[in-house]
Amino acid sequence: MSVVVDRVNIGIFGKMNAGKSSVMNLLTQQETSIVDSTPGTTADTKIALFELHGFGPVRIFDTAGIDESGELGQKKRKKVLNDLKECDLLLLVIDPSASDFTSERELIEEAREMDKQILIIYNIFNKHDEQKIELIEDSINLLKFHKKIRIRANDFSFRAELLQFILNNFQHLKSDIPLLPAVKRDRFYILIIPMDEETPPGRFLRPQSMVEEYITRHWAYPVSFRLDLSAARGDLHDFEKKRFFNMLNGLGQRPACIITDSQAMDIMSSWCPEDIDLTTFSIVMINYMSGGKLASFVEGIKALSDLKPGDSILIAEACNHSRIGEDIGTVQIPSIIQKKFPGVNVEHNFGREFQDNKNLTKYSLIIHCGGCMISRQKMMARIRDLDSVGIPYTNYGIFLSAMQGLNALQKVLRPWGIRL
Ligand SMILES: Nc1nc2c(ncn2[C@@H]2O[C@H](COP(=O)(O)OP(=O)(O)OP(=O)(O)O)[C@@H](O)[C@H]2O)c(=O)[nH]1
Ligand code: SF4
Ligand SMILES: [Mg+2]
Repeated sequence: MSVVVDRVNIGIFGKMNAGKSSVMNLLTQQETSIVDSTPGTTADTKIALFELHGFGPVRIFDTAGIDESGELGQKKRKKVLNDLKECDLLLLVIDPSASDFTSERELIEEAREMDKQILIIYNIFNKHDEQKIELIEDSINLLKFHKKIRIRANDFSFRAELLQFILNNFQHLKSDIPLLPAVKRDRFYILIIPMDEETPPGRFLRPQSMVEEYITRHWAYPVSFRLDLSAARGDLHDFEKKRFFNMLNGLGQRPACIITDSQAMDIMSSWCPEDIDLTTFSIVMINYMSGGKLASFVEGIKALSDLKPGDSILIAEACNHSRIGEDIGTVQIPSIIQKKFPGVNVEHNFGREFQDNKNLTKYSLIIHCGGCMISRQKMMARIRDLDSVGIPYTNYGIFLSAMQGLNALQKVLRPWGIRL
């Protein structure tokens, strides 16, 4: 019986003669590919399978240069771009002594379009070429998002450094991120779902149905409670609260956790009993979609304490749903910011890639939605970008909980084992 090994695909890309095959041989520690000064030596992709120490099984693609002209060049280019689709990680080899970097720009754009991880290898043929690197980075704006290393690809003494660089910067896409932390069999989980008049009928929102399915799959009992938010916030507060506690007490067993719509945190932070865990759908989703990086989103909330008038916050929503009434991203969060942080500007980004914003570094904080409508690869790519330029980011659920005070924030993070 053959065993299918789950390998990480690493592709070496770049222009002709940049030193791609030399990088291949450096990694494989043998003459896997032909290295020669003739441009276009690698005519077709060369694949090597092996085990990278400390990393696991990999499949390395040494590709042809994408800048070859003519009909054959076009065929090679097509093949290279096809290989790109298969790769989890792209190593872009750049020879800084070159005079034109259009091909590198195109490769980065193509790869980012596919949410690929990209690492940059500057192959330094001559020491003085290093001076050109700054110019290259000025001309290819997107390079700022990607980690770089400088090596001499034909010098085996750089192998350990290159390996460490890959090891430190590649994120394995974990397939086993639990949606909720430790769901306990035969316990109740309460889903707080405020539906207003504008909530479309016929189905739950994606985070709600995912949580419901996950709890059921784990042999526990999801119980949905439609909270009337305007009643709870208004004159009918006591009536609504009684209705909630009647439901809670009628279960015959204390629920393990309440998962609430973040918008209801003003209510649930005070109603949720001490002995029951509390978290929000938005926190559940961002942890899942980001590959378990909730702690980084929590770290970002600390940026609130440094905010001053004139600073800007970007509210990022990953989809273009119709925004009506008291929409969370366009109405609720901005009005809280206006009240609590006067003079701080709020900008929005819906759907399209906010990382393309040339002024990205002007933001003091990015508040991201749950990201339920994009792929995990895309969400992780967004976070990688923000990490590389060092902009703090947080999430709707974390923000709205923090606005209820430190206790509320600590409570929603407790199920995740995160302490502040
Ligand atoms: N001096 C110096 N020469 C290098 C270095 N890296 C590669 N070379 C030389 O540059 C030439 C091209 O290297 P390759 O590794 O074949 O380049 P490639 O990107 O695979 O080229 P194609 O397959 O033609 O696209 C060879 O003559 C290498 O010996 C380096 O770091 N320093
Ligand atoms: S992607 Fe974001 S804005 Fe769109 S529905 Fe999901 S959480 Fe809401
Ligand atoms: Mg080659």
